[in-house]
Amino acid sequence: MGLSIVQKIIKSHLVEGEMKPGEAVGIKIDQTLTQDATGTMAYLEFEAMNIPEIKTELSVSYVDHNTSQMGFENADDHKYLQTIAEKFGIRYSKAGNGICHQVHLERFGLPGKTLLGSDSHTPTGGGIGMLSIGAGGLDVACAQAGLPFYITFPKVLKVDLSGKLNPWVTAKDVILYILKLLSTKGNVGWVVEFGGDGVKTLTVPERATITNMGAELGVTTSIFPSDEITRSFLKAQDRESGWVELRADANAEYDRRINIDLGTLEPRFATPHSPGNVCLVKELVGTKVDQVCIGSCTNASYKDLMTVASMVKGKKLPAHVSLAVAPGSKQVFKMLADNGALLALINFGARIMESACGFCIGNGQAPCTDAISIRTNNRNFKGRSGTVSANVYLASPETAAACAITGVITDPRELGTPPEIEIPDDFPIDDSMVFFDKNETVKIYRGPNIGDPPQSEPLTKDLVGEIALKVEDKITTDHIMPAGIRLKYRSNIPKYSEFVFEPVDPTFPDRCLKNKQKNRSNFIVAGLSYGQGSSREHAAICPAYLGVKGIIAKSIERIHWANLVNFGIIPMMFVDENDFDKIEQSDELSMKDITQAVKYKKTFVIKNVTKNYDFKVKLELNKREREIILVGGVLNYISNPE
Ligand code: MIC
Ligand code: SF4
Repeated sequence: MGLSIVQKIIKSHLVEGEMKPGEAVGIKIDQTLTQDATGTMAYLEFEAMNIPEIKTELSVSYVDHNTSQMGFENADDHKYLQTIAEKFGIRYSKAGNGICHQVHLERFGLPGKTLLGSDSHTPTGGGIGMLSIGAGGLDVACAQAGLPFYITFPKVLKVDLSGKLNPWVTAKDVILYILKLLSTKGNVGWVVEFGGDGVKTLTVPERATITNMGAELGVTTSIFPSDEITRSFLKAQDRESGWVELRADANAEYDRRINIDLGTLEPRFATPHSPGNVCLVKELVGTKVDQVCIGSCTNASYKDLMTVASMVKGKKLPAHVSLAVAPGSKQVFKMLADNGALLALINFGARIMESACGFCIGNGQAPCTDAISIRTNNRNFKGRSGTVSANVYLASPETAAACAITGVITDPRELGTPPEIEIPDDFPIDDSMVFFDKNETVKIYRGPNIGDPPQSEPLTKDLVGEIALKVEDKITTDHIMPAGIRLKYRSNIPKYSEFVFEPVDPTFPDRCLKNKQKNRSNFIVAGLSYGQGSSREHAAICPAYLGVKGIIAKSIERIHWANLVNFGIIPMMFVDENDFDKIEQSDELSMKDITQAVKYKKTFVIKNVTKNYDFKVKLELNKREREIILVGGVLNYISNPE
């Protein structure tokens, strides 16, 4: 049987396990990336492993998320990251150099290699034919230490693209269409592989927009072939020597296939408050718009921003609209500055932001109360913009610019012929904001905000405690561990823990701590797709700090599941989903001999003491995960495997 692209890369990196769907496989990781908001913890964890230097081919530490520096905390974290990078031989991409995924695609990503990143949008690298996977910081720290990364051998969905996008229809509209088809839940354990004739009509940045937002499907990653277009992209970045061709065998077999004729697609929105709520732009035309934000790792490439600049040139932003534009990388920023496009944006009335995540993670540009905000980001979870009552619509830069020009929701197809953007053969290369100075004797800088890596205890024989919180479907990591103004506490677990579930129930941390002080465990009950969204392991570390010992859900998303295990929290799933309705917040639960169950059993009976009935949960854990939970998390496991 022939192999798909995904299978080829896994095969060439396989260290452990069998290549069979559902089996756990360990793969060698060639490259890693971290960003500052997950990076400080990842490096504290790496330090705790006592490994003298990184074992990967290349590791980059980016500073792009938390750059607002409101208070000393961010700047201190950046200094810590810079000194750590020097000590261990990691490249350090300074604040201002750009968003990790965009810079990595431009400057470091390579087809056929594996990349593990402590950010859920790491699959952006799939646009260049790289097997790029998002994970928690601790998994990235392990990869840096030369340990394999474990995934469930994925099922592969082949998306056959045919035809060509019509004018004004973009890569963003492709992924929004796929999100409409597949939704944001139920895709755990899958990889999306693109193929077909339509692939050659898409540039690398367009492919990267699609694989980037594939993260919203909840799949392990998404990937495109590496072809002549990939080669030209690398050549333009003066990196052609790293190009290899990568395509699926003609007789490769897939677990599922879908066909998309690019020529049939139309401009789309993801409407509030999920990337999976997708409708056509034309259904909403005329609605007044308060804010437009163009940027993020999904849509801030040279072509994206040149298109916007050409569309707005010579026009004036309506008085009631605020427009923010953030270039994805310093390279893009410089090109816009050099060719006058920046001036067109400034003259139009755009507010030019630094080249960073910024508004995408709720770090500034919170819209006004009840605002309609059109953004080119990938996530529009309630409150993520910083304004709980705001309605955020995700769209292409073309649609966003059309809305900014008219001040109301506008289908860009109403604006005549789209601008033709010429892509230069050579991009200006300037890596002067990426430092690579290994110095083992450097003194690591630790500001007062930097705490210790998390510590956890082995699992105890019995657990007794209460349901500290019951939540419904699609709880995201932004609900569990908010970013925005709380981001600066990422390296201070006790402080950050004060904000666990802040948007859902701000009394949660206090209640948990009270139970913990009485030696009682806390449990969370959740519906479908618990832990959607980001890779932030704080959504596991902080609950663990508050004494959360188990999550009982209808289903749990991949990265969050791994993070729970990494920090010793037991992920459990209802055998009978009707039990979700019976159980209530504050119910007391008793889990007798839970250690035995975690060791060997696939199901386990929990007693609801308050309501006096038993219910069954599944323990869908592999051997390694069982061992990790028993010893209280990966850090204990590495230093003392069972
Ligand atoms: C996101 O887009 O949600 C983030 C912020 O980039 C996160 C990482 C984090 O929380 O630091 C992600 O996607 O993993
Ligand atoms: Fe940054 Fe937003 Fe991309 Fe996350 S999704 S990496 S916050 S730009």
